[in-house]
Amino acid sequence: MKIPMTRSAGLAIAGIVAVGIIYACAGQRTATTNLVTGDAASKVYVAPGSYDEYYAFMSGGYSGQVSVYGLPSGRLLKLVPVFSQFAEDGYGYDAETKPLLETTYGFIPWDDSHHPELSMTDGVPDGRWLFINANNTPRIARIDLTRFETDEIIQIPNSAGGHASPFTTPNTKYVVSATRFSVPIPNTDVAIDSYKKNFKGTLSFITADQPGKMDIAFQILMPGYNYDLGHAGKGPSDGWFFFTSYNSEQANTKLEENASQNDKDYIAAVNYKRAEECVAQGQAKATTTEYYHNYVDPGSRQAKSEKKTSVKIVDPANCAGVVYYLPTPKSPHGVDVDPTGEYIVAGGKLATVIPVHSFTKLQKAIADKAFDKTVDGIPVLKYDAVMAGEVQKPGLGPLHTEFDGKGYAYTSMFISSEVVKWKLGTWEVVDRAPTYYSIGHLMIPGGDSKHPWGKYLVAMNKITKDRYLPTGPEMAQSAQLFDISGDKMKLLLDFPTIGEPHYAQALPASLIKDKQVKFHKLSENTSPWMTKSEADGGITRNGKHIDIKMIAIRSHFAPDNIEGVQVGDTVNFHVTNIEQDWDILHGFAVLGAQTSELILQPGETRTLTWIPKGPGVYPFYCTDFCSALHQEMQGYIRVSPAGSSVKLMANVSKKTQAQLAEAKKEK
Ligand code: RUQ
Ligand code: CUA
Repeated sequence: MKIPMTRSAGLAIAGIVAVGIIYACAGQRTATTNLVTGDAASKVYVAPGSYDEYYAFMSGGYSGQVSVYGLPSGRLLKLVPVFSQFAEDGYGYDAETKPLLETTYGFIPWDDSHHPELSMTDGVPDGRWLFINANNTPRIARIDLTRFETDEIIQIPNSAGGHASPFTTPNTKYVVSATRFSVPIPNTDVAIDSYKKNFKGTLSFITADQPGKMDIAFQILMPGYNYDLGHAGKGPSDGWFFFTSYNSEQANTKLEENASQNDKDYIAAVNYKRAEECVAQGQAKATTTEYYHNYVDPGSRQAKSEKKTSVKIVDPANCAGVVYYLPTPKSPHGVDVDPTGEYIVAGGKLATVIPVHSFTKLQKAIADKAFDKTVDGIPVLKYDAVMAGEVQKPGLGPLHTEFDGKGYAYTSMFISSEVVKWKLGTWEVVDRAPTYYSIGHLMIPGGDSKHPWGKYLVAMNKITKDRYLPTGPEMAQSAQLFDISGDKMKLLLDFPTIGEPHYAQALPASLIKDKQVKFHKLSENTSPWMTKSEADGGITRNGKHIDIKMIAIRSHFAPDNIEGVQVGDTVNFHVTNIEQDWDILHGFAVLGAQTSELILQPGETRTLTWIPKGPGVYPFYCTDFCSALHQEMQGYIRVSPAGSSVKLMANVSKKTQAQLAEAKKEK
């Protein structure tokens, strides 16, 4: 039967040309299966009980988290909660971790995270920390890699859409964040079509080398474009930072069309040593603004929030030599600096070439004043004066580039769904491999550093379609592992990911695996609510506020019978897991609790707050299967009507046992 095509169907097809390219790939499915050569399975096989060679950290995209995979197996090892509450750890639910998600917009239980970035020493990932940005409410988090836990989050003021973030400088002195959306600074009520006059961008440099002490060193005020991604210089270009921008048209509506007019947009080349000088000479303006800095106290493991109220802003018009613009075709997305620090590669989403700038030429062009014009005090360098070369006919939709340390670059091509390998210096394409489908970022362990470990490449694809057993309208996103040790890329493995991994980073497991904390030492626990032994548990009343200190150990809670609580009270269970043994966790859940439960690592204290709604006896129990008698790990708390004469009692300490005896006498 022939179905006549309606007009709207025709239009729909015309409108999805790009998607058409993607889906056409589905037809090659059988062919790709054959592309996986016979020895692929053995290359990704990690025998039971054996370890993977690399840790890979993938962003969770709109899930706000980070997931940790082993490579080459593609096995999911852990999900590290960062910008979203996560029930598996009680993260963002218990009193200890909630302050981490505090912002000037209030408590935010969910954000969008994009780019994991490892700390570096001398331009090479060192395995101390992983940073990641929140996009919607601009923030940067630090994850400690001895515990795989979020320890610190700083909010970025004067910013909207913290996308170009949190790329690090070679010794992790700074991580950065740039505004994706320009906004009025300070943000205030103006007409949207006053964009060109009132909207500005900022580039923020945040000190990052001291845990618990992240701070905004300075911000640089920029023209009202969209700032997209960044990377630090290294080697000869150390001291410089590069940010892509698009919408140099300064459109405020229909950007799809209006921000794609100019033939070239810009990469901002920032001399941040120069910015430091201007700050030191008092040329930066101290500006009042509000932002939060939240961090976990290492002893008590309680997160604290502090509000900061001012930031220093450097205006390039008053700090000559701090920023130059490199003209770059055509709405560039990624900007990546090769391992030598000489080449700055741009991913012009709509460009037909991959433009590569030369740092040496950039220096010369500045010395020669080879400028086209000046925008808001920022000299625009001549394209030909800074150009190292162009990769011709690379494919369609270049986004991101990583390097293998052997003289080659690998660029993701979103529209033509492929990875393109090309040679630095000659700019010739030497290999290409299809990806399934619509690749965004790609990642080589250390692939944006001075010394990549160029054995594997992971493609992170935006569309999955038919790659796995179907799971309804929504499919898990798909990552693909390639062997890049030879001349030709070889596809080894597909594996599903959590959320939408934009960027990822990876490093050899040997750098961190032996530094893992196995439990928290009770002797170092400084929580005011710590209970170090059974006899120290108990209950105290302070008006309508009840604090219960209890311990959890295989296989009981102490106290496990609690009375004297009344309707109208707020009850805080402060539970300490007094186990001093690796991987022995306990949980704590109480019937009627509004915020689920606690999960307690060995040696830590966490707090569940409960406002009982009515009289009764409520059981509590351990939610983490900890021993053969896990099902016996339980207790009861009695709630009496307001004003009841039932005595406060918890059946543990001598004190409470005396109270208990007293209570019995009275009956
Ligand atoms: S950006 S591919 Cu944040 Cu490229 Cu997603
Ligand atoms: Cu403790 Cu189960």
